[in-house]
Amino acid sequence: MKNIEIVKILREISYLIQITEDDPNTIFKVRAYEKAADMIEGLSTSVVEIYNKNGIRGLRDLPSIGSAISSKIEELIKSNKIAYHEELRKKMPIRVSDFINMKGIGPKTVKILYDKLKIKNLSELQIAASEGKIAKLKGFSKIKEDKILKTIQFSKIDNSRYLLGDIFPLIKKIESRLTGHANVIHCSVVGSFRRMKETIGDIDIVVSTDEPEKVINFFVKMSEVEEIKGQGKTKAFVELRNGIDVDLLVVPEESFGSACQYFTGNKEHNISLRNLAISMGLHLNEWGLFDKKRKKIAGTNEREIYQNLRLQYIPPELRENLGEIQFFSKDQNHKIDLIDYGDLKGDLHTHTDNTDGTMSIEDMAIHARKKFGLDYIAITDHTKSLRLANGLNENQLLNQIDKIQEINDVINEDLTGTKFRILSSAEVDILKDGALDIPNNILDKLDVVGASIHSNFSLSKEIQTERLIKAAKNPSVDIIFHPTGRLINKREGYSIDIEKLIDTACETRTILEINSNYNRLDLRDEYIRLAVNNGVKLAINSDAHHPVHFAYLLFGVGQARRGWAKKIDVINSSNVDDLLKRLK
Ligand code: DGT
Ligand code: CA
Ligand code: CA
Ligand code: ZN
Repeated sequence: MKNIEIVKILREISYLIQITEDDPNTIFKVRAYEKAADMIEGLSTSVVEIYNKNGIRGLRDLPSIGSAISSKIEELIKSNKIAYHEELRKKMPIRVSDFINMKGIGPKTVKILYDKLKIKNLSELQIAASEGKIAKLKGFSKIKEDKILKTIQFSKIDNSRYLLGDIFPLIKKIESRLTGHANVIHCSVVGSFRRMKETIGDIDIVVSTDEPEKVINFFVKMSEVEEIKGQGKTKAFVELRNGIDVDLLVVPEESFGSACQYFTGNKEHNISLRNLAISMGLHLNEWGLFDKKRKKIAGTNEREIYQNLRLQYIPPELRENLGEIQFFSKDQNHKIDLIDYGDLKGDLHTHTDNTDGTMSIEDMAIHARKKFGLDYIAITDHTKSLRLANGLNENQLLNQIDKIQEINDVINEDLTGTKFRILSSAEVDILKDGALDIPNNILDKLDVVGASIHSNFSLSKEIQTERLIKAAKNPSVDIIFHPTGRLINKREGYSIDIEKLIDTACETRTILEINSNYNRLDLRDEYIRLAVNNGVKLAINSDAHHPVHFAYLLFGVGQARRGWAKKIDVINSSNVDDLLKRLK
């Protein structure tokens, strides 16, 4: 039994308790199951192994697991099921997996739908909703029914792919562990991860060594490995406990570059590159670049491969077969100063505990400076229409400007090196009609103004586009934050005509944000490239609600590179004085 299977059953129990039990103490029971599931999900060892070694005591010694749940797990390991779980399922014979991750339809609603309409799964729900049966139920409405239909559509989005940011720490851990192995010469995580794609299907790793067998044995025995799906002399293929697959390719040092090139992809880029080699009378594969006589002319080093194909080095983020092979041809002599990972000097989107952030202005500033080396941040707390986030009203905003002024006066005493600057700003809410919820005479007192949409996501494409265009045309608005509102794998975002927005941004010198939160990465790569080609400037921001979130800037830069953004396209790669000059 795999950890993820145990997790799944614990979560089902928690869900079913919420539906079937009315007792006021239910909430504690639910929490206990959830906590246990969370803990096991993050565990790098197998629960079954722990049980086999130390019995039920071993289970009880795990954090977040008490005696009740440990005996349930024991029961599951011994008999492949839990009687309590079966009992709950009998009471409520719905397909829990269809509903458990659905946003907006909670267990209480699912219970009503079952009691009244005998709805047991998603397709029954979809049919009932499209026949108008749900709107007729007491406590429901046409609006609620439409919402349910929308939610069903979203839940059909393919989310079998992992978010880059979710698996980033795990990948880095495995990479540094392999790099540190005595027999490993070089190790590189390649595939879509190296291309900084926003979602990752599986992890690909290339290692060079003189002792392939030792390295492969070490790899398949890592504690994160759930199952060895394949193991050969130069390759291994495993599934990790969190469900993701890892492909390992082991090569001699003289093929490390060509193996990295091959395994970084993408496939279409590789095919084009291989055809280019053929057209030059050469042959390219994962073992090297070979001439007509099959003599190897490059392989150790990835750069040499590109060089021998008369190409400049192509950064991995651009290897999508979207014109990069033509662009980087040596004959073209193109130069491109892409934005780079160390280039950002400031962050223009951060929140504090004055609204829905978690730290004070000072703490955000000190972390930005000391841990992330930034020279400035803009404090962009929400404004009053966003009541859930405690949005600021006009007076509170004016007070915050004064406070920032005071902090700026003292903060540099604590900080060494370049002067740090906190900019006054706000994430102003764009209302349904495109007006802002704070008047321009107040906004003009801020150093920089960001504006964004947080409501009315389902307006028609035309109206939504007009709404954003009106905001962009507002002379006080410098930046449009997360312009499309998408959440990767969760929400498609509101529909807008991106080309129209880009044209307006260009005309009005409005900056578009690349929101670096890895759930958003909004703008997406394709739109970044369109914006850049149309002369629109970008800001790469973290949207930090806690200082650790400054680390997300890395994902924003990755996305910007995938969109061919140059350093000069990104306004927060300049110092604060130049930045302020470039605003409206
Ligand atoms: P993913 O895993 O779906 O996020 O995307 P990738 O790009 O990591 O794709 P994956 O893991 O299937 O393969 C890794 C790389 O190996 C891919 O980017 C290019 C290379 N590759 C895979 N299959 C082929 C193939 O049939 N032909 C060529 N030329 N290269 C391939
Ligand atoms: Ca992959
Ligand atoms: Ca793969
Ligand atoms: Zn924000």
